[in-house]
Amino acid sequence: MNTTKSDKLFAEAQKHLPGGVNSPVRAFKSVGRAPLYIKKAKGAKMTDVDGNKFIDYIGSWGPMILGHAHKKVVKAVKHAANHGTSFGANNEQEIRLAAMIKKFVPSIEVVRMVNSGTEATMSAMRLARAFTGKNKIIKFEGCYHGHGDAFLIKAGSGVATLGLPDSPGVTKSTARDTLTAVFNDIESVYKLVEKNKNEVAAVFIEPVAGNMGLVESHKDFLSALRELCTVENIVLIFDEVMTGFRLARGGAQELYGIKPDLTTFGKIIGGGLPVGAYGGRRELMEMIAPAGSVYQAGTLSGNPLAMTAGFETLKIIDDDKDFYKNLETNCEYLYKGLREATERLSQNLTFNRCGSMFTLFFTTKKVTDFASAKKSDTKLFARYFNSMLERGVYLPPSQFEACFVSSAHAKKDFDKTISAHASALKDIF
Ligand code: KE4
Repeated sequence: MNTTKSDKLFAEAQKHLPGGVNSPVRAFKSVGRAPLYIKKAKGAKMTDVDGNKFIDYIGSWGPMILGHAHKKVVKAVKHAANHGTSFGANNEQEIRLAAMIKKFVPSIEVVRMVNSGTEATMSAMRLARAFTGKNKIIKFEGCYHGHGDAFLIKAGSGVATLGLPDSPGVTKSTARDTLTAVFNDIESVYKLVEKNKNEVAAVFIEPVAGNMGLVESHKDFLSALRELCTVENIVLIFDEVMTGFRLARGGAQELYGIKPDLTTFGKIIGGGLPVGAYGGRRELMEMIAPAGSVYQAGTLSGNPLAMTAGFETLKIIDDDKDFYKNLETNCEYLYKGLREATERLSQNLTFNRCGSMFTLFFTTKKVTDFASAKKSDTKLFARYFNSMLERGVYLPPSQFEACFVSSAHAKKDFDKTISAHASALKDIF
């Protein structure tokens, strides 16, 4: 594959940007090749600066559930841009998007718009601490909630442990307030809550994790978590930045029938423009300034372009009562083909999927948490990734990410993907 122009751009980028990128995963470090530069994208396809075309399964890491450059979304954003790109003042679009979010997700009584998922989780954490008067938070190994200091922590070893800074620059005092439990292991949470009695303000979880590769919560685990948080006056926060409006109209909380106290959003509600949001029970949200005293602000929060792109995206979904059913049917066609191709090559790789998110793990063991995900052969994954890329299929450049299918992906894309998958497996095994 000719990557002359991408290589040249990457060399130039490294003079100006850390590692040549604006977000680490894009550097392709874990798949051992220089990254590509995308020139344009439409529907399920992306084209790089060298003219190579790809079927895209990243979808900007989730936002592009309708596919790239949806004509109605682009038209609405163009119209909005002609009326100004940012006012630093209230606008009607932010109200319409907020109302639409509430229509999709019944647990949301009040919602605040911000500019990224990171801002959403940071703000939700501050709110939970203010509401409970407690300091500590529990997160789960393998879950990612953005790059806020408190979330860049991993347990030392074992389950019930005080976090050790995972990134330089995160202070020990911050780490002390972040406890890390094991995904799908409710006992690990009980132990932490017991050991830190009346000190835990919030539990953060990706109800269906996408950031260790795709790993679903067990229903009984999530129900037990809900019950524990209710009994212990701990704010249960579902981080649905990735799963919100993706796995169902009401996200993962609809699939599981579990109501969190707060939910964080991002990605799809911005239609590809910078966005985040957090929301939930009115009793909590009305502690946020200026209604209450918990401060949180943002120059571009509620930006008219992002609000327009998000609203149009949700409106298109809202107007199509079969949207998720059709997406599920399409995804099942793809998954069946991938599984059969894998079995034909007598490779029993682990394939996790939930709705339009999936991950092929290069391990034969079940993947139910971060420890089991890390048993995957990341070198084999890297060879598979490159083999698929050469065949025109653009996957997330990391074993510990999820793939995303959009409503723009068609049967011919799936057939091409399945055939590339069969050839790639032949390459590497
Ligand atoms: P942002 O700050 O990147 O908008 O959102 C952070 C975030 C929070 N919560 C969840 C569940 C998320 O998945 C994310 C961001 N997801 C990653 C993909 N694994 C973004 C891609 C990147 O970091 O470049």
